[in-house]
Amino acid sequence: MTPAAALVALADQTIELPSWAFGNSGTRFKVFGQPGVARDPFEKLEDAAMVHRYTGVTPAVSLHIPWDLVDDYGKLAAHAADSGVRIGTINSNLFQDDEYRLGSLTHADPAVRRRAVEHHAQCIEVMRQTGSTDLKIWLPDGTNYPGQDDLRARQDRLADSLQQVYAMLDPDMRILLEYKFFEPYFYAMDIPDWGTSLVHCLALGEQAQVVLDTGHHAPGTNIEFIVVQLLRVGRLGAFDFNSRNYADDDLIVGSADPFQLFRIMNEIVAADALRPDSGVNFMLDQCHNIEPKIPGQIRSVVNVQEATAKALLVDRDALAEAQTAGDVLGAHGVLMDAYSTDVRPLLAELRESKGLDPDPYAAYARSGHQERIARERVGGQQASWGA
Ligand code: PSV
Ligand code: MN
Repeated sequence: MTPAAALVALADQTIELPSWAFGNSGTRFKVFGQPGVARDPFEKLEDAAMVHRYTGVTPAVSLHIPWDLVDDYGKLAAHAADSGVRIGTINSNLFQDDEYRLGSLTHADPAVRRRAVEHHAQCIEVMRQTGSTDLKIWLPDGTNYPGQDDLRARQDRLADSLQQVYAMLDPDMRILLEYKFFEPYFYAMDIPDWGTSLVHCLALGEQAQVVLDTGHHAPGTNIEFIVVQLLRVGRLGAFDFNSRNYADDDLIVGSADPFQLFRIMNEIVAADALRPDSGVNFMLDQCHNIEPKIPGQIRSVVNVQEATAKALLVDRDALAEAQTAGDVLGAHGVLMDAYSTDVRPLLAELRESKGLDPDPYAAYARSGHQERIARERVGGQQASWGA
C-alpha cells in the first residue's frame, strides 16, 4: 500500500481504552499510588478523554463492573460524551467474590452459577443504559489439582451458563469470550485457549466471538496464526492488547516485542480487518504500575499505530509474487522492508491532518494536565484495581 493509502486507513483506526488503566494498580506485592489518580469512574473517563484529545484515535472506554459501578449510568454516559469519549465494552467480573472460590459459571452449585449468570444481567442493563453493545466475559474459573473437579462436567455447566447469558442479549449485542491459559488457577483453566473459546462461541451462535488477549499465551506462541484462524471463521471479536514478558504482565503493548505486534497487525491488514466495520474491536487491557498512566496509555496507542502503519506499508503484490514464486527470502524481505520503515513522519502527518500535535506524548506533557490533576484531586479515595 502507498503511504497515501496508508494514511486513509490510519485515519479511520480506533483503539479502545480500559478504565482500569487510570486507577492505581500493582502486583500482589504492592500497589503504588500516584498523585492525581482518578477517584471514580467519572474521573477515569476524563483521563481517557485526555488520551483521545492528544491521539485522536481513542473515542471509546471499556468499563469493568463492579469496579465502575455508579448509581446513574445515563449520567456517566453523558459525562463521557461531554468529555469527548463514549462508553465501549462492558467487562463482567467473576473473580472477586468469595462464592467463586471453586468457580463461577462452572461451579457445581447451581445457586452460585445462577449468581454468576445474574451478574451478566446487571452488565447487560448497564449496556442498555450506556449504549454499549459488547459484553466481555473473561472466565477466571479453573482447578488447581487433578481430580479436584470433573473437567467435562465443568465444560457442560459452562456451556449451559453461557447459553443463559446469551439468551439475555439484545439483537445488536454480542458476547466477547476471552481465554487465558493459566491464572488464577494453574492445573486447568476452564477456557484456557482460543479453541475452547471458539467451541463455546460456535455453540452459542453468531453473537458470540472470541477475544484475544495478547498476554494470555505461553511463551513462543505464534499469536498471528491464531489471528488468521479466527478471522477465517469470522469469530475474532476483539483484542485485549498488552505486552507480556513472562506472564500476564499487562505491560505496554509493543514495548518488549514490537515485531510481534507488527506480525499481528500484518495479518489484520492482510485480511482487511482493520476497517472500523470489520467487527474486530482493538482494545487495550493494561495497567500502569510504575509509570504515569495517561502518558502510558498515549505510548500504548502510539505503539499500536506504528505497528499498524508498518503493516499497511507491506507491498502485498510483491509479497504475493515472491510467495508464489517460492522466493523464501524475497518474501521475508518484503515484510522486513515494511517493518524497518520509520513510520513516525507518516503518523505525524496523520495527526497534523486531524489538527493534532504531531507528538501526542510531548503535547500532553506541555498541557499541564498532569500537574493540574495532581493539584486538584486531593481527598477521597483513589480508584484501584479491584476497588
Ligand atoms: C484477565 O487477566 C484479564 O485479561 C481480563 O480481561 C480481565 O477483565 C482483565 O484482565 C482485568 O485487568
Ligand atoms: Mn484481558
